[in-house]
Amino acid sequence: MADPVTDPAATPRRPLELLIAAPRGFCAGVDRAIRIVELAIEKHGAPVYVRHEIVHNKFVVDSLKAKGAVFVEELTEVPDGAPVVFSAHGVPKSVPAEAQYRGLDYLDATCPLVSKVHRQAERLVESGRHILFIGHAGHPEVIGTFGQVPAGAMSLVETVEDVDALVVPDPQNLSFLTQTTLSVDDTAAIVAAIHRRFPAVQAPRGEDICYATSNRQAAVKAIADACDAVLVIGAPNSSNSVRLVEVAERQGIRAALIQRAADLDWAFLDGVGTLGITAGASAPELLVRELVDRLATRFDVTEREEETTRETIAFKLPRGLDAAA
Ligand code: 10G
Ligand code: SF4
Repeated sequence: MADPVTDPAATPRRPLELLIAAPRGFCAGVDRAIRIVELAIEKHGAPVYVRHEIVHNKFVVDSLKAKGAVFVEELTEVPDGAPVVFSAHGVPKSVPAEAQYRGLDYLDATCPLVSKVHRQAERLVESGRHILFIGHAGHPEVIGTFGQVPAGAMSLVETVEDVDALVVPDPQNLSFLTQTTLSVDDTAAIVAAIHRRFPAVQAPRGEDICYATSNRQAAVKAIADACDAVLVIGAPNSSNSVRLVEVAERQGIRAALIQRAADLDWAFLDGVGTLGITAGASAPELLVRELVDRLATRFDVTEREEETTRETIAFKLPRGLDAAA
């Protein structure tokens, strides 16, 4: 008979049920942005410069580096004549303007849903409205959207308290827009506070929080109650991934953000019979599989996926690259 002391395979392992949220992981904007970098490398050859992490995921960035991408934060770091891609989060207008001025061959991987908010911001300011922008200070998407309009045309709102403190040019002539990757619940509370304080405010025609952000939050909400703990795969600078941790925590469930399976502290699983797993919009499915495989080295795992909605959306590539796809 196998000896459980000398033969680990003979040791009975504790069962662990994995409840995997769907949708999770890559959204259409991330898929498109990564493809743009890959196709740019195919078209121009390496190196292709990328301004800012194409999406907020180290694994994705490292994989593209291995194919010939060079990541920089500013255009000043891009040599003359080199091709450059702008990240999915969007850029201020000054960035393509500078690229054009320098004669750089640039590709814009801004998600079409972010570009839509950019155009709305421009239109609102052209029609004379002041914009309240709900978002997180310092995030590249916020910097990019503020950079679509003249300085002073938009005020940043991060919290309900910020709404109370706002000083606006004309309360009768206000609109609001939002970052695409916010907490659905927090944003609803901020929007309600805006309506209370400025009853004449004009709301956007459609929701600015994108389908991927809201679907991933709804999916983690749907599994949280059945879980003893939730792990979210994503980067600490990934706004949408951090929001998924918050969603689980607000349901009273212990939750943690990890970038890779190797980051998992086994103590996190003490007393956990059902573990929820999800991944932010910039985290590849491969990293979910890596986590499941690592868990299977210690536990007798069973997997169940709970799908709250099916996503079918895909975005076209920019002109010039679509032929190469
Ligand atoms: O969630 P954020 O905005 O931090 O970005 P990400 O790269 O982690 O995920 C994809 C989302 C975007 C490109 C912003 S629209
Ligand atoms: Fe586009 Fe939404 Fe993905 Fe951002 S999170 S890239 S807005 S689909």
